Amino acid sequence: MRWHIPRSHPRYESLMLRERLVEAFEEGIVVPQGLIAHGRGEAFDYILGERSHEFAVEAERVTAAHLILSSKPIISVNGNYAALAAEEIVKLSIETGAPIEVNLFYRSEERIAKIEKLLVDHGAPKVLGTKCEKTLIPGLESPRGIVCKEGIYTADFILVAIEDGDRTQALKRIGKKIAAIDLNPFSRTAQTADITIIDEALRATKNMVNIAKEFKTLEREAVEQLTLNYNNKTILSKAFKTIMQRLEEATAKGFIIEF
Ligand code: PTJ
Repeated sequence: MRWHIPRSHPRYESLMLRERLVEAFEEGIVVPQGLIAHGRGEAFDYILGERSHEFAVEAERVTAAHLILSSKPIISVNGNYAALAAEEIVKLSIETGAPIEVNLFYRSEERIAKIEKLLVDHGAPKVLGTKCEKTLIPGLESPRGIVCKEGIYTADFILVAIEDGDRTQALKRIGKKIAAIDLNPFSRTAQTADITIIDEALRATKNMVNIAKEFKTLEREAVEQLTLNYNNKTILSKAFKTIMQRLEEATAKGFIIEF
């Protein structure tokens, strides 16, 4: 770590995440565009109060249930997600049995290999990336459309994180069920996913690891039951309402942080 961040700093956690991303950028795991994307996420997290709201935890519970129950689930990992949460992604993969696929927008074999190594070094049992047989998601022109036949292409449930654009729509067109971790409820990905986790990716993944552990103590039917009445529009509405309430509170009082 190049910079000393004092523990007493009120934004210590946030600054440490930035350090992690900058290091990963220097290692060639994160692209410069990923640092910009993180800033957008931070802004939404700030507005939402930097915590996992009840609407996020509900989406996380349903996602963990699908990762466990689906016949072919997969966790899609890009540079930012790997840099922020490699350890937790691997734990989630182990706890749910869902393998990992490295899938990049700014795609290069070198980056895929680096991210694959990072995840394997953290103990990932199965990572698809450099060596898999490739195919294309129909109707998707970006390099994110290059996927592993054995992975995303034939998966029935896919967890994606920290991305926006056209991939979720393209995956849905070919019949996939998608959960997306995205702090921005306005984004195309957040709006089109079947399950939108409006939470910070590291927090969300930690939560899902604990939830998956809890589900191991339950009967399969009880976990299935959890998925039945899920309504993503309600989750998105609650997130927008929370943003509005926080803005209304700040507007009325002229402050939002109690010092
Ligand atoms: O590693 P690559 O090549 O696949 O590239 C990845 C990036 C992140 C550069 C690429 O996917 C991208 O440009 O993403 P966008 O279009 O900027 O979208 C990122 C979304 O994730 C935005 O809606 C952000 O608000 C949100 N976001 C950013 N950081 C976090 C986040 N959501 C949850 N947790 C975060 N830490």
